[in-house]
Amino acid sequence: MFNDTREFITALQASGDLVEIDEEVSWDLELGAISRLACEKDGPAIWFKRITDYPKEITVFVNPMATWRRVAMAFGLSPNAPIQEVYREYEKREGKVRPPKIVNGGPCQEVVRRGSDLDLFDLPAPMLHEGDGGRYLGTWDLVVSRDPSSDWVNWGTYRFMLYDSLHLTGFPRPTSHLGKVFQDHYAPRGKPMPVAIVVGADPLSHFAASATYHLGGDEASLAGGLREKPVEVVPCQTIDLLVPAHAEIVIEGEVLADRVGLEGPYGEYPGYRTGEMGNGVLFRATAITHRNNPIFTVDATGYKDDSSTITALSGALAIRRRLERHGVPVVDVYMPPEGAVHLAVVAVKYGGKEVAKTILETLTSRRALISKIFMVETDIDIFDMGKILHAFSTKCHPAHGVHVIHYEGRANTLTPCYSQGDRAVQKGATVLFDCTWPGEWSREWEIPVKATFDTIFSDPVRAKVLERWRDYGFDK
Ligand SMILES: Cc1cc2nc3c(=O)[nH]c(=O)nc-3n(C[C@H](O)[C@H](O)[C@H](O)COP(=O)(O)O)c2cc1C
Ligand SMILES: [Mn+2]
Repeated sequence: MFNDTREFITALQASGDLVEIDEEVSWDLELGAISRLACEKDGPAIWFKRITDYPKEITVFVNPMATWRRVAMAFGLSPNAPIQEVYREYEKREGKVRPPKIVNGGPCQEVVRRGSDLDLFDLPAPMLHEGDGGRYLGTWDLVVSRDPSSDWVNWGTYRFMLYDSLHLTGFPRPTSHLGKVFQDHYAPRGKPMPVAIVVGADPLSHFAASATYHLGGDEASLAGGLREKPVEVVPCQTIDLLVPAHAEIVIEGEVLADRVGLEGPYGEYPGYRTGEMGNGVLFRATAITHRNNPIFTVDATGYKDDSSTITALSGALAIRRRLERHGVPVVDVYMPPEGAVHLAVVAVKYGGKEVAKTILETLTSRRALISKIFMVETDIDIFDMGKILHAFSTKCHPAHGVHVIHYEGRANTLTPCYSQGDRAVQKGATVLFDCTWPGEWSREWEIPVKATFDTIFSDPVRAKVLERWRDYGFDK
């Protein structure tokens, strides 16, 4: 298991999943453009060794888990492990939480900067996309905060933009756990909220921070479960919070209760920039602590970024659990990276109108993150989008197979196809495509017989063909 970013980088070097760039690269769009294209090509992670205007001691590591290969490796699996195996591994470990272990001091505090020594511009925050509101210091971050009423500690991944040398503005959604605790317990009392922004902890700690996890859930313990080993944490220098001891960089500070700061716009995870600069939370830094030769970590947010793998994985499993609780005959759920956390594929034992309705109601009753659902039968490999598209194209009736639910006050406002007016009132809809055969059709004479290699030939014929496949002259 990887204890820090460095060990993970070493593994990526060995497997060929890392490109190291020694040439000088500018933090002003060049780094962002390279890193964006790498995501879109399903390319390797990147380690930038020389950043314009910054000393060579500080380097930048980009897109830690933006491909399934790297997600598999973070779990200690083979980079070639099928996606399904990664899903099952997450599921297995998720239930076995292990609380963090407090240690005396850690490498994340090898260097401590505070007072007149504190300047957020010392970190090479990149200008990631043309048109962003500013340079983003927190993209691949793990944000630690506490609920004062219960002492529950939350980890979440929320973006933070450079505001000035001492301040950041951020965008924890009001529905996020940090957003909720701030609104409920700090803002009303006018009390600043202590927050630690951790940049570059071990990969599975970031996975836990980005995961769909219940209110009151402790992501540090979830991280311990995923790692199969507790996360070692150390007390911060200027605030009363614990942070991963082996992290590269920690920004300690507080979210101010009585002020806001302009934030965004930003090239967001759906792959679009939407909206204007708006009011975000205002964070005041009290210290920066870091390792010697710190490695600043970045997610090149957008199409096929880290969220399209890791947020989608935990989101898909959360959807499955909710559907199970509501009596849906669900077998498995997958959210493909190309769907940008907007699309879920749900495999069911049987479909039909009633099941479709229950799925739509269940997944949109509180907040509706996704807006597109494919419902398929269990003979379809849901991790293979080609197979899904085939089922959709052939089995979904263009009128009776399409089910839509409309809602207001709980739509995902980052859904690109919603108008500005709809976003303002959180108005949206979710569509389900029923790609299953109608239950009332007779298996014997109404349901079309699937005529693919796997289904139409007898076992002996298939076995013979597979056995002789290479002899016929095929190379794969
Ligand atoms: C790279 C990345 C960036 C993210 N940025 C934000 C963000 O700015 N605001 C937000 O509310 N959620 C963001 N998310 C999603 C949250 O991390 C995710 O919803 C997580 O479950 C939040 O934790 P919480 O449930 O404890 O609030 C981001 C996820 C990733 C992977
Ligand atoms: Mn949480």
